[in-house]
Amino acid sequence: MAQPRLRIAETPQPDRLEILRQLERKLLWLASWMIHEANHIRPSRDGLKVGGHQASSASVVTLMTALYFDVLKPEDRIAVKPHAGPVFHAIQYLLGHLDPKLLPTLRTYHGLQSYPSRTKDVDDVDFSTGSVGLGVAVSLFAALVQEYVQLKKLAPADARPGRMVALVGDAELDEGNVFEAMFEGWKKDVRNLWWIIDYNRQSLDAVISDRLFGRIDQLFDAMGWRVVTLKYGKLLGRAFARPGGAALRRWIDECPNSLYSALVFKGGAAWREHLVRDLGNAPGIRALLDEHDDEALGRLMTNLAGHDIETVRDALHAVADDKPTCFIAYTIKGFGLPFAGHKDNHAGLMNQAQMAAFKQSMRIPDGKEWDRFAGLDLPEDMLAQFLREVPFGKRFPRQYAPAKIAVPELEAPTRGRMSTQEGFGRILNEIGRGDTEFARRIVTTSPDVSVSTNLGPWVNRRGVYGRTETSDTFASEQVVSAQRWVVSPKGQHIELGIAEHNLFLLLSALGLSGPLFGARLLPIGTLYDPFIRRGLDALHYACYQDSRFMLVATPSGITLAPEGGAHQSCETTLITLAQPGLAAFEPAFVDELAAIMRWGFEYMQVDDGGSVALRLSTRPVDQPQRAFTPAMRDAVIAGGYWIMPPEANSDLVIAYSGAVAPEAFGAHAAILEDAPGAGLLAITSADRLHDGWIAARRARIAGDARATAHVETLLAPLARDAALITVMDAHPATLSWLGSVAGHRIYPLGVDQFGQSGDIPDLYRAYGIDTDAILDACARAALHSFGR
Ligand SMILES: Cc1ncc(C[n+]2csc(CCOP(=O)(O)OP(=O)(O)O)c2C)c(N)n1
Ligand SMILES: [Mg+2]
Repeated sequence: MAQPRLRIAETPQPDRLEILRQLERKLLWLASWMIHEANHIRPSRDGLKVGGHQASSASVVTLMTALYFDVLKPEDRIAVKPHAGPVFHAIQYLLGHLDPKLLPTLRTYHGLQSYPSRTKDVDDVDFSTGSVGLGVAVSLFAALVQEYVQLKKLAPADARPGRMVALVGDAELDEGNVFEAMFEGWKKDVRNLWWIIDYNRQSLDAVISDRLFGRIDQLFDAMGWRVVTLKYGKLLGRAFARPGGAALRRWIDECPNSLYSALVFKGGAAWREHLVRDLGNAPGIRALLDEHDDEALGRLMTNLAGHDIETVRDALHAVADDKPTCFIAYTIKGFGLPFAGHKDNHAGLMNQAQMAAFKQSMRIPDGKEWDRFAGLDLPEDMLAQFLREVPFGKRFPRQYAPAKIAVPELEAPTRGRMSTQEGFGRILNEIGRGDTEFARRIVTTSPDVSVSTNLGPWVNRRGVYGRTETSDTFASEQVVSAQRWVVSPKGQHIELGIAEHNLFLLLSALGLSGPLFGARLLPIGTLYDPFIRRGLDALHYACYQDSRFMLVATPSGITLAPEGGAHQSCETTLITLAQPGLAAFEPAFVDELAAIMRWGFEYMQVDDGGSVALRLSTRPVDQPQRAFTPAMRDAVIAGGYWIMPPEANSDLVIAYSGAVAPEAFGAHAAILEDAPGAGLLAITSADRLHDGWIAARRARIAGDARATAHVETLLAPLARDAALITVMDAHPATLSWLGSVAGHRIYPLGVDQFGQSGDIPDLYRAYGIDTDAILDACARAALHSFGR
C-alpha cells in the first residue's frame, strides 16, 4: 500500500487560532442555550420533557469548530452524529445560513429537528442521522458513489470531488452495520473518507469497556485505514515532558475509563487525592501538583486532544491524500459543563442555577443570549470578517438540482408463460441494448444475488463497475458460462457482498447522487424479498432521507415454494405498505410491470415522488394477450383495475394481487355460472390504493367534496352488502382494509404462518390461497349474503 503523503500544516497565525477558540466557545454556549431554552424557557403544553443533549454536543464542539470553520470545503459532505444537531445549527447560524428566529425552535413542530435531517431542517444537512451507525456507514457509500459519478464524468464539470466525513459517537461503533460497511469499503478500496470518532468513552447508559479501544484502531488498520489517534492536548504534552511526566502519562494511560470519567466530574481535589496516593513518591510529581491549584489541575488532567483546537486542526490539515482516515479523538462528554464526565449525563440538562452560573462564566448579558458575538474577547468586525471567509460557508445551499432524465416507453416482452422476475430481467436487458442517456443513468446493485434475481442479462450488457479493469478469468480460460463478469470503471452494476443493510445504504447514497454530487442516477437494487427484513432500518433511513431508487424484491412469498420457510416472506407487503416514501407494487403480469417500471423511473425523479418497491415472483404464468391501453396503465399505477368488471349491484368480487392470479382467474371462471355478475379485480398496488383512499378522505375533510379515490371508483358499482374475497401470497391484512372503503364484507385469504418447503399446489392448499380456498370463501360469502 502506498505511503500516505502527509503535508505539514502551515504554522497557524496566532489570531486565527484565537478566533477559532472564540468560536468554539460560542458554539458551546449556543448549543447549550438552544437546548436550555427548549426545556426550561419555552412553555410546555403537554408536560413532556423536550430533551436535547448538552453533554453530547459539548463533546464535539472543538472537533466541529475545527472542521466547519477551518478545514471543510463546500464540496465535502458531512454526517454529524445525531446528538450534535444543536452544534451544527449553531454553526450554520454563525455562518449566516440559519435565520436566528429558528434558534429557539429546537424540537418544535416545523422547527429545528432533534437530529439533523436532510428533508426537514432548512440549513443544508448533507446526511440525516438519528439511528446510530447509519450516518457513519452512509458516508462510506457516498464516497463510492462520488467516485462512480466522477469516473463516468456524470458530475457537472465544475463539481470538485470532496471528502465524505462522518462525525461518529464512539458508541456508534457497537452497531454491526458500521463494520459491514467498512468491510465492503475495504473490498472496494474506498477513498476520500474520514471518520472522526468522538471518543468520550461514554454511551447512553454507561462508560464503555476499557478493553475496546486497542481493538478499534487495529480493526481500522486491518481494513486499510490510516488511524490518527488524538489523545492528549498541549498542556498535558508539556507536563509529560517534565520530571515525573512519564509516570503521569502511564497513570493516565492506565486509568480505567470509569475512574477517569468520575474524576473529571469530581474535579481538581479528587484528581489530587488520587495522584498523591498513586504517584506521590514519584520524583517530580509533588512539584507538579504544588504548581497547580485544584482548578488548574482539573484543567490539566482533562486536557485531551479532542478539546485542543490546535492539535485537532493540525491533525485534520495534515491529511492531504485520499486514503480513508479514522481520527480517534479523545474527548470528555459534557466538557466545559457542570456534568462533564458523569456517567448519567447523556440526557442531562443544566438546571436553572447551573445555567445561570454557566451564562455568567460565558459573560452573556441578559437579552443577548442569541447574539453572535456577545461574551467573546475579539472585536466583532474581526470575527464577522473571519466568518464571511470561512471556506465551507462560501456556497449555500450546497445541494444540486440536476435536470431530469427522459424515460422512454419500455418494451414489455409478453409472449407465452413468464414470471414477473423474468420479465424484469428482460425489460432491463432491452434497456441495456440502447445507448441512451436513460440507460447510462441506470445503475444496478445487489448483495450477491444479481444472477438469481435476474439482473444477469443487464450485467452481461453493461458490465460490473470497479475502479480498475479486471478481465473475466473464466472467459479467458474458455470456461463456458452464461454470465460475463468483466469489471471496469465503465460497468453499471455494483456488486455487493451478502449484507442487505449495505444494499440499502448504497441505494440511499446512489439515490442522493443528484443532490449531493449533481449527477442524477436511476438506481435499482435487487434482493430476495424476505431479506428486506435484514436491512429494514437502512431502508427506512434511505426513505427518510428522500433518496430515490427502485427496489426489486424477488422471489417472494410462499410461491418460491421449494426454497422453504426460511426464504419465504408474508409480512413484507405490510412493511412496504406502511413505509413512507416508498410506492410498493406487486404486479401479476409483465405488461403491468413494464408500465410500473416506466412510471417508477419518472416518479423517482419528480419533487413530490419517492422510491419504488416491486415485489416479484419466480412463478411462470400465462401472459395475457391484450391491448394495454393508457387507461389501463393509469389504473395499474393507481393500484388496481378490473379484469372482469362486476355487473351493477354485484355482490361478489374476487380481488387478487400478484402470483396467485391463476388461482383467482380459475375461481372466478368457476363461479360465473352461479354468480354471473361477479367481478375479478387485479390489485397491482395495495399501497397506492390505500394511499389514494386516505388522500381522498383528507381532501374531502379539507372541503373538496368531489375528491374520489381510485379504489372508491373501483368499488362503486358493487351492492351495499357485497363480499370481497381478497387473496394474495402475503399477509391477508395487506388487502383486508378494502372492506372499510365502502363497508363491504371481507373474506381475507393469505399467509400468516411461517412457510414450509413444498410445491405450489401443496403450499397454496395448505395456506388456503388455492382455487378451492377461494371458491370456499365465495360459497361462505354467498351463504351469508343470501342465506338469512
Ligand atoms: C439504532 C439506535 N439505537 C439506540 C439509540 C438510542 N441512543 C441514542 S444515543 C445513544 C448512545 C450514543 O453514544 P455515543 O454514540 O457514544 O454518543 P455520545 O452521546 O457519547 O456523543 C443511544 C443508545 C439510537 N439513537 N439509535
Ligand atoms: Mg460516546
